[in-house]
Amino acid sequence: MYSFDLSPEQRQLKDTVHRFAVEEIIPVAAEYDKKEELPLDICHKAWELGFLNPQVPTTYGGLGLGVMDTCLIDEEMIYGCAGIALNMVANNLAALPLLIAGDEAQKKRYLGQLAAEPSFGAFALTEPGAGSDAAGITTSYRKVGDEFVLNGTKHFITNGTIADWYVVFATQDRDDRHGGISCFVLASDTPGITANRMHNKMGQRASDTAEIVFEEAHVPRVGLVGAEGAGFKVAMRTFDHSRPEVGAFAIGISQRALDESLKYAQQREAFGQTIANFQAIQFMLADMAIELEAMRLLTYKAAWMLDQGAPASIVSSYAKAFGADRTMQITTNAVQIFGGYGYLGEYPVEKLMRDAKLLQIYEGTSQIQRVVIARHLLKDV
Ligand code: COS
Repeated sequence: MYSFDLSPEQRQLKDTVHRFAVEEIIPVAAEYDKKEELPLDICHKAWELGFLNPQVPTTYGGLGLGVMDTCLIDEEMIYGCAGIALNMVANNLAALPLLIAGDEAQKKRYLGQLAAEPSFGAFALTEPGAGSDAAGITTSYRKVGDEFVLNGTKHFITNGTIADWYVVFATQDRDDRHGGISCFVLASDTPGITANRMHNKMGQRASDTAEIVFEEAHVPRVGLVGAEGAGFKVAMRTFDHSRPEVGAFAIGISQRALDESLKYAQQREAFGQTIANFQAIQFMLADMAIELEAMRLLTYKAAWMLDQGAPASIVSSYAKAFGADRTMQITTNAVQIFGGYGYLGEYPVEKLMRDAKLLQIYEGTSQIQRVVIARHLLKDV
C-alpha cells in the first residue's frame, strides 16, 4: 500500500518551520548574504524551537526524529535562505558519523551537547586536493602512545569556525587508499588546530565555510569513531543519509523560485496584460511545478527508505542529483521570468540561482552521483 500523505505531526512541523522561515529568515536573508555573515541569533531561536539536530536520539536529550522529518525541516529552512539555514542543517551531517559508528560515550558527549545548548559540529572530509576522490585525502594520522596525532588541511568545511567539535577523516597510509582512512571526533579547541573562514562564495554566502589546519593535533584514543581503517565507509554511509537532505534543500530553493515567479508573473505587465497570460511563461511555470513535484517524490522516497532501514545509496543519489540539477534549471528560469530585474541583486531570484549552484557541488557533485548510480546499475546486471 502506498501513501503520499504526511502525518498530522509532520504537517504541523512543516508549517511551523515554514512560518519561522517567512517571519525570521526571509526578512534578513539579503542583508546577511551581502555581508557574508551568519545571524547567530536566528540560529539560537531555531535551536530553541527544536529545528536543529532533529536526529539526536531522545536518550541524549534530542527529538529522535527520522530522515523524513529532517528533510521536511530542511526544505522549509532552506526556503527562507540556503546560506543562513546551511549551518543549522549541517549539524546533522556532523552528527551522522556518530549516529552510524560512534560509541556510547561519543554520542553522549557530542550529540548531548548539540541537544543541551545552541552549538555546532562540523564534518571535515574535503581537502584542497581531494574533493570527489574522497579516498585521496592526505590529512594524516599516526599513533603516538595512546593517542593519534593529526596533520593536514581541510577545505570548504561548513561550520568550521563556529563548531565546538569536528568529525575528521585522516589516513595512516595514503597508498592503502580506503583502508588507510579512519574517522575521529575531537574538540575544536584542541591545541594544534586553526580554523579560518573562507570568503567570497558565489552563493549560500551567509554560511560559515572554513579552512581547518591540523598541526600535531592530538586526539585521545576515545576520539576514534568506529574501527580503525573503517573511516571511508563511515563517510560513504553518512552520505547515503545526507544526500536526500540535499534533495530537500533543492525542494526549498525550487519552491521559493516557483512562488516568487508565480507572484511576479501575475503582477508584471507587458503588451497590455500580465505576463502570466503568455504561454511562454506558463510553460516555464508548469515545468517548474512538474520538476518540483518529481524531486519531492524522489527525496521523500529516499528518506522513507532510510527510515525503514533499507539500503538507499542509489535512491539517495537520484534525489541529490535530480534535485540539484533541476533546481539549477528552475532558478535559471525564474531569473528568465523576472527578465532584467531577475539579474539584479535586489530581487530574490538572483540569489536563488547563485544558491542553487552549490547543490550541484557539495556532498558529491552531480557527476559523482551519476558514478554512484551507474556502479549500482552495472553491479545489478
Ligand atoms: N556504504 C558502505 N560502503 C560503501 C559505500 C556505501 N554507500 N560506498 C562505497 N562503499 C565501500 C565499497 O563497498 C568498497 O568496499 P570494499 O573495499 O570492502 O570493497 C569501498 O567502500 C570503496 O568503495 P569504492 O571502490 O566505490 O570507492 P571509490 O574510491 O571508487 O569512490 C566515490 C567512490 C566516488 C563514490 C566516493 O569517493 C565519493 O562518494 N566521492 C564523493 C565524496 C563527496 O561527496 N565529497 C563531498 C564532501 S562535502 S560534505
